[in-house]
Amino acid sequence: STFYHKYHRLEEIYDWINRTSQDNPSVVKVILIGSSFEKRPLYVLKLSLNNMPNKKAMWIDCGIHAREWISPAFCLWFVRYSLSYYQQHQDITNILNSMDVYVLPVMNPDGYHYTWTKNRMWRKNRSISDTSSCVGVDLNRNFDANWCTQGASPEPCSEIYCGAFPESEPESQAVADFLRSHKDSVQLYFSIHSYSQLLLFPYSCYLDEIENHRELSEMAKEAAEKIQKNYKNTYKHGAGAKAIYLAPGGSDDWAYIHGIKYSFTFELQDRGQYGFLLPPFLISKACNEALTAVKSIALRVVEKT
Ligand code: 0X9
Ligand code: ZN
Repeated sequence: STFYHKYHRLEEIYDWINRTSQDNPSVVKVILIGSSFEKRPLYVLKLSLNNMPNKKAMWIDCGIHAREWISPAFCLWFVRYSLSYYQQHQDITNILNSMDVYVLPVMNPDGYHYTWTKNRMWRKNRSISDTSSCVGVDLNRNFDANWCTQGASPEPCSEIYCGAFPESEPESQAVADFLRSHKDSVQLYFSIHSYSQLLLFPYSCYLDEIENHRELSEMAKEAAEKIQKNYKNTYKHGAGAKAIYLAPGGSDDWAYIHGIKYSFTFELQDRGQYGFLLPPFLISKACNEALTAVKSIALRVVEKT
């Protein structure tokens, strides 16, 4: 379908969420986890493909950063793939038989809407501060993970403004609240960004290695090798602070510290030719690469547990 090869305005994504749940009532549930600063709903799709009790789960969020349009496109791509190929392809069937999947297609709906209407290069959310005329908090600096230290800024006009306090923003609070209340089931976390072609894992907020560094590094390496083999494209992998830069307050580090031991941030295509303005003809390749990595890592987690 040509729908998945295009970028969509926020209203179209909300319509897609509705349609997807209506067309798959036994599999897809829509969960309202909160609302944005401008009061837009934050919807999570729960994909649950068999009714085993005590199932484990994985989480995928997209669109933390407004201008990274390939990210929401990936969440839609992933849901379509799961619904189309369950019982058709071995890998996704195995994953969905042992895990429920929670998908948040647009974590920053106000910013996403703003990139379609006012400023294509907007990154942050759209919250208004009491102390400055500058708008927006970087939601990936607003989580409670060595918050607002080196790599984030306390200055509201900065693109990496950390906010007034951890989880000051309704969008980050909604995600953290949901993951806190699903602590016993969610064991795998993905956050989808662009660009640079990186498979990152904690920490980004400390230079130290996490306790299971070797394990996550192996998983990310294997995923990158599959992308290389299947799509002839190179992804680097590593702990965020070493692979790119110190960046505290991120969702992946918070998820890890909170107890989700398998936590990843993917930076999808490209490596800078188009940057955030990845043209629609590259959506399918970018999404299939990321899908390969998600499946590879999820299968490993399924095997371990
Ligand atoms: O800086 C970020 O938030 C991410 N890069 S982006 O270009 N999409 O803005 C990287 C996030 C890595 N993880 C953490 N910083 N926790
Ligand atoms: Zn980003």
